[in-house]
Amino acid sequence: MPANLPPQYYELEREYKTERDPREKLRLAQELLAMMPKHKGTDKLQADMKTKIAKLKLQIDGNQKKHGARTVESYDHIDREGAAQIVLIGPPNSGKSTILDALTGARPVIGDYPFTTRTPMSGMTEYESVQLQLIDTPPIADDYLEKFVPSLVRQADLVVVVVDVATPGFETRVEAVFKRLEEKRIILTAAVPDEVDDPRFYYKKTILAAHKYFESGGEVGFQNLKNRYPDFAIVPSSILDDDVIHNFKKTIFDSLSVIRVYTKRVGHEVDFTDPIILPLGGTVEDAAFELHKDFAHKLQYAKIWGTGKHEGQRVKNNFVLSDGDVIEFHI
Ligand SMILES: Nc1nc2c(ncn2[C@@H]2O[C@H](COP(=O)(O)OP(=O)(O)OP(=O)(O)O)[C@@H](O)[C@H]2O)c(=O)[nH]1
Ligand SMILES: [Mg+2]
Repeated sequence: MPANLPPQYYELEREYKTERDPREKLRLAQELLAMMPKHKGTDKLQADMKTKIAKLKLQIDGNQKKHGARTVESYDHIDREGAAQIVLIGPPNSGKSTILDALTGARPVIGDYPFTTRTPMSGMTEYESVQLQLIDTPPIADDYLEKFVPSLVRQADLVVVVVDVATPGFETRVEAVFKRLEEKRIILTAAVPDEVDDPRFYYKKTILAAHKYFESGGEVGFQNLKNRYPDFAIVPSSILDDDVIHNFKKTIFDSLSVIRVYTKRVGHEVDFTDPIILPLGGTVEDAAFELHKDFAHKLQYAKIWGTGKHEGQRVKNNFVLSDGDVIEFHI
């Protein structure tokens, strides 16, 4: 039986064969497997690819153990912490590191010259009791793209393109960011499409930060950016104003399309400090699963408090939750 593989498969396979970096090779192998039509004709091909994937995973694991995770850094992956991982990218000298420094406990080098940042750095920030992980990256320019940056972008939940709107000529620098990533088959998009024509492309939900907004020329630059990228959420940003920082985090949170659900143990007060974070459309069962796998199996029903609901309304496991709901599990 013929395998009937799509033409993109062969293109991707060529890339896979020449790739040397094990993590990137693993990613390509997983893409190839996903792209294979699942029928008798591809049985052997699927099995071979699964073996290759297993070997690559072992190799990556082994390398990490051998070198010790902390001494030899691998820059193309940062373990997710908190509710979401947000990667800050952008042209040189636009303010990425300054934002990480202002919003988190991380202390990146900030320089008044381009190409200050050479390696990624992450830090945590909190928005209304939700922990968000920000990652600062080296700049992207027409003639400069660190190899690990596309990997970090692929893994992130949200991309923030930091643009210095106060310095003339930023338009071409932003275009270069979009273009360089597109060459790596990453499409920065305002909304991720439900269906993708070409499975080799990654669509990444993206917002723009109009940084240095309060500097001279910043407002004009912001308008200019809006005209060029009308579909994107664009948030003015500056580290000098608490309201602006709050709004910056709010825009990130809103763009993540997640909800916060607070838990309450029977006979206890609500715990507002540590919400369960779920994607939009998340159900009672999803929330239970987040707490503990076994918990979801044992769940009988739940009680819900929230806007548009009766206080302590009894609901079934498939009940769709809203942001801010309080839930009491009964097992
Ligand atoms: N006036 C003003 N300067 C800023 C602001 N944010 C950052 N800067 C300055 O802009 C310069 C670049 O800041 P960085 O945070 O290092 O920029 P970056 O995007 O990380 O730069 P690379 O690592 O080279 O890509 C520094 O001199 C900062 O002090 C701002 O809101 N206003
Ligand atoms: Mg930097």
